[in-house]
Amino acid sequence: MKLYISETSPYARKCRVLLREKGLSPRIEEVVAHPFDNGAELLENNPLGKVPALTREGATTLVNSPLICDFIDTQSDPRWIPKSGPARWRVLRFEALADGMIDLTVARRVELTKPDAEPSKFWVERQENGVRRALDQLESESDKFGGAVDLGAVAIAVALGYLDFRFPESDWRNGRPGLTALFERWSERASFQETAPPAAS
Ligand SMILES: N[C@@H](CCC(=O)N[C@@H](CS)C(=O)NCC(=O)O)C(=O)O
Repeated sequence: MKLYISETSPYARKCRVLLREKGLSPRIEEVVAHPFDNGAELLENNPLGKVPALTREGATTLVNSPLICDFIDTQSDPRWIPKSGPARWRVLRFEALADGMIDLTVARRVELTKPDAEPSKFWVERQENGVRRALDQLESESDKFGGAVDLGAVAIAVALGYLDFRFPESDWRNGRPGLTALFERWSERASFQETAPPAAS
């Protein structure tokens, strides 16, 4: 199996952390494919031209990081996405909130760096407000994922790492001790350290 990634993609990082945590790295080769190069191999596997994408022997390629993580999770125990019950929806909800923060952060960066026009104040403010509200919501629930080792906690840690990477001036730690503690805990894990985005990207 091959996982197409870029080293700066937070969506790919979520999958890469999960792979390492579940001991599946030897079975899945990571292939660096910069989506904006429009490389033939990536486009053949993902018509959307995005990373991550996961090829499987004798089966279709999977795209979209929640789907890829779901598949990876089925490949070994213990499960990082509970199979049923309230715990399942808690973990998937935290993943969805974290992915939503990543979506807004990626969109804000695109807006602020587009070469052909001034950034839209309306969109940048909307993106910043969405991230701020999501951070506050997660902080208020940090007792539910604080010590957890599951996909929801991974996704939140990855989203926070992406804020640090793209907007180092972001003050997300201020007044949010629960999220700060979560991030510090994940920063100590090899899976998180090995997948950190390269310094100058
Ligand atoms: N919802 C997708 C988002 C994937 C995505 O947008 N990846 C970015 C890299 S961070 C990408 O490939 N962008 C290229 C493009 O938008 O054309 C997921 O969770 O995998």
